[in-house]
Amino acid sequence: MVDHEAVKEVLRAQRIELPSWAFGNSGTRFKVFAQRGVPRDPFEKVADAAQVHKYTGVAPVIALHIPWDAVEDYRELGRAAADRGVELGTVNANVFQDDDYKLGSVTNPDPAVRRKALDHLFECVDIMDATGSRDLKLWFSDGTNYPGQDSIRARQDRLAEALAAVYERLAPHQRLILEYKLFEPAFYTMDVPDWGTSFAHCLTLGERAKVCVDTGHHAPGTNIEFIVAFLLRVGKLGAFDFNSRFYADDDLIVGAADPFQLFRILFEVRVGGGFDAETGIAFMLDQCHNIEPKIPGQIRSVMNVQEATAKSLLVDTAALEEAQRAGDVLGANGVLMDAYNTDVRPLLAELRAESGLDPDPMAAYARSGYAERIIAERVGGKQAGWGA
Ligand code: RM4
Ligand code: MN
Repeated sequence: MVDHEAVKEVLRAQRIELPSWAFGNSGTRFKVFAQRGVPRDPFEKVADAAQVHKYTGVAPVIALHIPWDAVEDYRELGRAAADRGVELGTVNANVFQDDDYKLGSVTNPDPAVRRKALDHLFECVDIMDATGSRDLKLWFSDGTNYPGQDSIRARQDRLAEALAAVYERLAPHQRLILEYKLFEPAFYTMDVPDWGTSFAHCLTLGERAKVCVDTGHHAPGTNIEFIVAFLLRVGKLGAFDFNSRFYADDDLIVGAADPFQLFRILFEVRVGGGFDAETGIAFMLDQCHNIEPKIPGQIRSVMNVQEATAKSLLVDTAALEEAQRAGDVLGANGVLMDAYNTDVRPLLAELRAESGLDPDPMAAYARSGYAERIIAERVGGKQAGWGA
């Protein structure tokens, strides 16, 4: 039997972190379609993120990306967030958008470029000191396009050296989160292509170095829930970058392409104790809303994560274990599918009503007039974008 009160308690305690860049303009390398009302600075991004929290109640943290979100005074940005009921979260470093990084950042063959990249990473830690952020998330676009272009092995040495220097610089409460990606922008080798590479570096670094699983960064057909189960078991799952993909790193709304996969991932989180706050997993979104409106896109994303979480919590684990022990293949699978096939929307609507929220966040936001207001107010200035 499933304890519905316990399910609700986990759902109430859930915290989903929003990416600041989801609120800015974005697109593909073919075209960025600007949208009206898009934030012109990090303060406006924080304001938009606060709307997502206002209607969902479970998204009180906004992740920054530096230098996209560079401001004069980070404490002031933190206060602006607090005034709106949200807080600043993970600091994402960006060593992939400077001409100097054509052949890599921390793995570049030129020591002067490596130094420049490392200085940026240190600057990000300084920002964390000011914002009170716990996590530094590192994603490196570093890699090569042609066999023989550079030494695969020497690049690993350079990477290890840079990571050690950053790890050393962290305060005891801060963590280094290392993200991996199979390909793109490099097409032959990536220096951190997969979870195994990230995991191995994190193991060498120490306790506070953990892996980030970006759901869009795998080869098609990869069993992501296996990776999640494995990393959780050994205490090395630091964060998710949730999004969904049909083909490559599509950065579409999480749960849009494959809600069943999202459920399977979150079920492994559940059985691995990952919903306990002490486990310290950052449940982040990493998405772009290229053609859909951004704030509703984020609200929908948060709701999709909530729905998959609720279904994962509805799995009758006692019945599952019993079927597993008995070698009842179809029975065990049936228990899992029963939970997945449950319509959890009424449960979530009830939960929201109990917390004083509108049961339908999408409709409540649409009614609020906020979208019309920012379109009217945000005239002039330069809209935020990812600068690609
Ligand atoms: C990368 C990676 C990072 C994100 C950037 C915008 O592909 O997923 O997490 O910060 O994109
Ligand atoms: Mn990511």
